[in-house]
Amino acid sequence: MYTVFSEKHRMRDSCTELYGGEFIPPFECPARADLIREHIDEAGLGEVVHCRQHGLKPLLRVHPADYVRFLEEAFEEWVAAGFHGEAIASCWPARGMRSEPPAHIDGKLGYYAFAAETAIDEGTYEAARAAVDVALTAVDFLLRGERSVFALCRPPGHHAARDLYGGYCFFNNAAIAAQALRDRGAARVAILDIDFHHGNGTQDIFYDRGDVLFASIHGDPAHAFPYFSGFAEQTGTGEGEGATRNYPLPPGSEFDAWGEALEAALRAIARFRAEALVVSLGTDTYERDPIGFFRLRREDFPKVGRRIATLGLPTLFVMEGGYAIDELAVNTVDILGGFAEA
Ligand code: FKS
Ligand code: ZN
Repeated sequence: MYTVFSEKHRMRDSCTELYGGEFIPPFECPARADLIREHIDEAGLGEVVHCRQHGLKPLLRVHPADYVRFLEEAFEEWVAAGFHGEAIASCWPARGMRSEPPAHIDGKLGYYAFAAETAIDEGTYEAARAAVDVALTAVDFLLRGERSVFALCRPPGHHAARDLYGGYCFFNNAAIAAQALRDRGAARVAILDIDFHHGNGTQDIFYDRGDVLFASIHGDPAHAFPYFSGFAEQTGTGEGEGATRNYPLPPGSEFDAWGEALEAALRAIARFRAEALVVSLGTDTYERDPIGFFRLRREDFPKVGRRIATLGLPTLFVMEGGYAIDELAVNTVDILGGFAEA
């Protein structure tokens, strides 16, 4: 299996995450992608290729221009406003207030953010753009006839909606890839999100569409970020009715329950007659992940890859989360290896 990678991910290196009332070094850090990159060679998964630039056009199929410009200029505006730390939202257009972007950067951050843990720093925009190029280069490989490709995206993307960032995500790499697959000939595309967290951004982007199925297995929003999305009753709207499938699971869920949800999601994808599959791949489902509450074990991850392979679809794996830094690379590459050997 080919992996697409960009060193530019390292430009996403903020020094603060708001967590439990403290500023801590972010869980979502450059070492994550570098360790996975190294382990791909150790495990002999296949060749690693650099991404190619794809410009803004495929990105603008998902995110509006005002949002892209906001991300591009946010840190500069923040510094120009006289602030010394990283750019963090702290005031939102909450219930009953007017939802329009104001002129001041402090307010703009609140307008475009849905969560406060994610700080924007100097290199964030460039790294996020490179992650999109990684996903789009992987699409090129898939359309050239590869059975599967791994887009080693960083920063991740599945929490980013059209014009919302948060949960460590800025551009929705998986959604942009799925849209590119549609635009380049696939009649129906399925997105399977196996990150521990619900992919609220991806769900929202495709919620009213019948041509892209979104299926997600995640921590029950009653107990897990992003809290306000990912309920089993959310099944899509209009043309998209039935094309969103949520499988929320309670704290402590092990592979027996998780694997059953996976089988249900795979059945939904098979019934949908997808022509291509995008997997939002997170390994924060691991029992020792510091922020997830599922209990998947090391030996479960190859099984996950093997089960996904039973669909027999051209498959694009897009990296999302996973924070157990010592085992992240092994678990992630084990899913890919399980798929490749199936
Ligand atoms: C509430 C805790 C906020 C944020 C968790 C973000 C998870 C990100 C992820 C991604 F794949 F996007 F990286 N915790 N104050 O793992 O879903
Ligand atoms: Zn996650």
